[in-house]
Amino acid sequence: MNKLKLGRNAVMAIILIIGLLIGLVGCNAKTPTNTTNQAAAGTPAAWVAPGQLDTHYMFASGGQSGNLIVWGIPSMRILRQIPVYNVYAPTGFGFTPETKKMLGDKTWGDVHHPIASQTQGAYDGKFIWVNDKANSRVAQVDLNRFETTQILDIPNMVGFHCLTTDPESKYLFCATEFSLPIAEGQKNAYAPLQNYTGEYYGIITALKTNRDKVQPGQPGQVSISYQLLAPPYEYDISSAGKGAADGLVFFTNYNSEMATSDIEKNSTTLPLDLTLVVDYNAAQKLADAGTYDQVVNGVKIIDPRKHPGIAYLLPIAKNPHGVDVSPDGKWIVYSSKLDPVVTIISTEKLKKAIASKNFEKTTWGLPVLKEADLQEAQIQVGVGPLHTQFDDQGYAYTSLFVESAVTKWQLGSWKVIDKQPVNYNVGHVAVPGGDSMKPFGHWLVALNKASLKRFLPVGPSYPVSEQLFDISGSSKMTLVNETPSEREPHYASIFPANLIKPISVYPKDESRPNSIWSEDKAKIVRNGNQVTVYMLTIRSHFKPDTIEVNQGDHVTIYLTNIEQQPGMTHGIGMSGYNINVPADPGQTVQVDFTADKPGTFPFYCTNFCSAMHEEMAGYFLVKPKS
Ligand code: RUQ
Ligand code: CUA
Ligand code: CA
Repeated sequence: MNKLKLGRNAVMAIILIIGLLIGLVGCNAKTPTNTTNQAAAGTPAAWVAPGQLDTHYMFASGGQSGNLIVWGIPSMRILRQIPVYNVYAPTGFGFTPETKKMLGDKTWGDVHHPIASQTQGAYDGKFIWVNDKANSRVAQVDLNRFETTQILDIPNMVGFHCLTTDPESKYLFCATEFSLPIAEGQKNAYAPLQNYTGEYYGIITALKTNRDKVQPGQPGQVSISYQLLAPPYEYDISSAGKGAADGLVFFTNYNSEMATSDIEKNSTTLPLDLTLVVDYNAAQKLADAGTYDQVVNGVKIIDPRKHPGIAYLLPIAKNPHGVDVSPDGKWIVYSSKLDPVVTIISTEKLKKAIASKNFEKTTWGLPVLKEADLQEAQIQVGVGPLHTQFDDQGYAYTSLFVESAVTKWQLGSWKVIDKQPVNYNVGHVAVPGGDSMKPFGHWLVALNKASLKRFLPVGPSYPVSEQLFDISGSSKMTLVNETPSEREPHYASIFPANLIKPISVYPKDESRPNSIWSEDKAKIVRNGNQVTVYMLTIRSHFKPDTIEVNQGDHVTIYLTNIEQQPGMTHGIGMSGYNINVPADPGQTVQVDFTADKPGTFPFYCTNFCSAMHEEMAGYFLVKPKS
């Protein structure tokens, strides 16, 4: 959720009407009376005794921290931070040549949607892809190593919010939130805002994951397949179809009004926004056949107005945010921020309407479907619906931002089963496998944008919170645990623990380039002014542990940690040259710098590895030029 400020009048009116209609208690977003009514957090259902392991992993977006945060469920213990778009000293991310290159000149990212890789529609525990809304990037995280292995810049887009994958994770799809002009050689091309409707575009990007080409721990191979031009609306969330809806991908947008100023107000004038449905197989065929319309900044661009059968507009009430496809693909669930309903579209009806070309009209050169023809149901879930997840028992769970609650409802009967308050202002909800064809159910995490009086105060900004509900068994959802989190959480991928199988050490591999495995191989090689150090480390020393170079030399250190004991990490830290690179057991890491400052630079092991850890140090000397 990127716009917390809903038009206040609109929201207040809705709250009043709904409150009267269905007898809700007051649910003003800012009233601190909405406290969670369940038992105190950390109830027995969530108790994981010391020494016991959690049953699930949660990989949650760390928002502006740029990280993915890994939690154990149900204990809500933080297990690891995986840096994606940020320098992160504990893992040396942003200190090695590869990770520096990945980050480029950007110093932050805004992580929104972790997307778990799937095989046959089920989470397979191999990869997570995650978007950076701020800088239009997508990254691949390798779950075998718990590390980021690729960051890909996407041209012709500035700010994209959504990310989704198909049931085999062959593709990823995303869309610009902010429409803009595109031009060769430019990232932020210029066109006057008066020309918005003609010169600005929404851009849909299809990426190929090329996942079969990637060995664990090797760089990701995600590549851009093509981009589709789209009307200059503001695209919010996407969901790829599956099952009955396989081959389609759905995008919401909140600004079919095409407001360019005072967007808060002007984007809410239409009762329905025109969301986008794309037949991605048809589009891919065109791209593969070379039937695209232009190439801009290296990307094939298809104008769907010139190729009927690729894209359709589907009107949905009002400023829709989330779109979520049921596990069998029969139902497409749209959550309208400014209407207290979710709208259920039938895939069967949608396909019929497309096949029979039963369109209402054409807008921006694209056929507009008729919502009434496609609608199966509309459910009064409550105020400010944002996102929906599914479990393994035919239930759906919709988050209500304004009302600070989660509504449980049933697929097929469309009956509301339960509603529970959360604390506070929930964005996404996440259920294990809840966006796939095989949800695992049992748990639901509400990823809240705020908290009220749940944690010790930490200054004028409150911690955000994540709350765990037990959704197994009975019809009621029960709050069982909660934790503060990093600002601000969006989506999370939750897995049963046995699906995630990380390595415990890097296996000894003497054929690995630049690695050394015995002390007699340690050496310093000079070639002109390039000095290459082949260094190893084992409790409790570095070899070599004295290095002397001349001022101006370029230095490369290949450091191999020859330990094979899990957890036995050493690391090289050196002030003066901003060096901090840990090496996990069996890993070879690279340090690269120019020794431009003369002097004496002690280096030391950064990880407390043994009783002789402090003694694990050495000297790096740079002989002055003169
Ligand atoms: S969004 S909180 Cu960034 Cu997925 Cu709706
Ligand atoms: Cu190695 Cu401390
Ligand atoms: Ca709108």
